Amino acid sequence: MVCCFLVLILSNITSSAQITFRNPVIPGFHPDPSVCRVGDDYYLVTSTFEYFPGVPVFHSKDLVNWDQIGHCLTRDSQLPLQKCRASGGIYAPTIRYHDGLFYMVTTNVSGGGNFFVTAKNPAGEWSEPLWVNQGGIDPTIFWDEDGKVYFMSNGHQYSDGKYVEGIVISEIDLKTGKRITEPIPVWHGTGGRYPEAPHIYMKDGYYYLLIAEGGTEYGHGVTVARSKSVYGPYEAAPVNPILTHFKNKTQTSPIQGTGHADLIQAHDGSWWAVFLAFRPQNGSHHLTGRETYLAPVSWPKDGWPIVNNDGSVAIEMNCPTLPLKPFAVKPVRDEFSTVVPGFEWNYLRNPSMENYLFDAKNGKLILKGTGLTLNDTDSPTFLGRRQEHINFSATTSLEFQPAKTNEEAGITALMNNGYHFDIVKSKGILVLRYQLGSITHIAKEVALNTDKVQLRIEGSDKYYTFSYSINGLSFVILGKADTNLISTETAGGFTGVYLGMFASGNGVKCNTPAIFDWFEYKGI
Ligand code: 6LW
Repeated sequence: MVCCFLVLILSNITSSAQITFRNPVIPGFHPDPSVCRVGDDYYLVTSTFEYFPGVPVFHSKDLVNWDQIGHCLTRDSQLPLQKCRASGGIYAPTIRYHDGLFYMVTTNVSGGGNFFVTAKNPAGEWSEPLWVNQGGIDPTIFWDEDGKVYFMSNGHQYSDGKYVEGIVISEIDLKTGKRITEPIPVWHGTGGRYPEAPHIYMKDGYYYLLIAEGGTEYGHGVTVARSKSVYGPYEAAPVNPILTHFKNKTQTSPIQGTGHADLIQAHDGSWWAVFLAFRPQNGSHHLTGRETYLAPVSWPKDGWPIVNNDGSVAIEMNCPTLPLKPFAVKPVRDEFSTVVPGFEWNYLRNPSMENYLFDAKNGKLILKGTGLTLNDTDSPTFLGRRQEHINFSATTSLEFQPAKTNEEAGITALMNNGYHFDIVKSKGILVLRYQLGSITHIAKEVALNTDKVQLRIEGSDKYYTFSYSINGLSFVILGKADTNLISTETAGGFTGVYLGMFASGNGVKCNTPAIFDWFEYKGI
């Protein structure tokens, strides 16, 4: 009998502690998530700053498994990023679906301000931008029951120069993008710094206004208020913040900076929050950017939304989910056998496509260096993908033997144009070079006269390790560098580390093509 009870208790413990999904649901630099639903299909977008194409679109059937299906901003006319500073460009987007059309609203802080694009198919093509004459960042749109459409952002400067802070709202005409009313402030949040990231939802006769406060660092959080009128006054929830890790009980959590959320009611009636957070490593540093997380929300009738019971989340979640529908696992090695790169690959700012040849027939990516380097606030020849894991290995096979010493090609771990670690192949030499703000440091040089070499960057909590191989079997370590040297806390900004291939003539156009045979990324 006792034994039976024990089995029963133990099996209950095991089932209640069962891991149902893991956070982050979209790892690597994927901040400011916004989500919408069409039937039982979910679509999610994130910010992209100086990277091209802009604003990835992910699809899911269960909110846990996400598959990228395209980008919203694929043309220079939609995404002018020429010479935009690191972490300029595209800030937080919102995605919504209304009457057969998808809307993606965002800000290009480096030119043009707030705008939206539309598409019948979220995989693309998306329309040209319609610019909205309203200031601030983090725009969102909301369709009221009476057919009026509202545009919200944080802050606005009126034509007389007066600036209003906090969350502002105006009515707009979606056909033209023109505002019908002047933006007016509706809520300043509960007193945290940087009230931003507004989203509005109608439930039980209330307008619920969800925002982020505290800034996108360790003090980040999500607060909510409600009103019977879209213009307010908004009454703050007594339980604010409804999501944050700035409290004592979460100070040692592997997840920090939880904030900037969007809520969604699933097709089974359950509520969920998607939001950003980061995973510190090597002390209080983070390298993989702000990532996309998921948590269940309980939202009783006439009550306030409660995120995951107590406003905190875990890497291993054990709440019930929608029926899980995972996607096929992608191969770790890209053989460059397609004429266009996979959606995971990005350029810096607006690329000159004559410098990139996708030789699908021979399975090669051929890069032509220009005078630009990775240090320029411009578009050097570079193709990279996000670091998604704290522990990873990225390897590429490069064929390059330039006649001139200024010509180089290689692999990089790049936080931004001021902070990156590079393994560089040049004339007869292999160099391990660190760019740390204004300091360029040559950590190692070895003579290398072969045309072909494999280059590898491995990541761990504390170190990046750099190595090369001539035969592809044994790797020789060139050096090790502390991860914190290029972390977000050191380099600043809103992005995360990219692992990429590059070529440069250091001030002069390159004559020698850099031929990359494959690129392999393995998360551990
Ligand atoms: C974004 C703001 C924020 O516009 O960071 O975390 C800014 N929240 O809402 C850039 O991602």
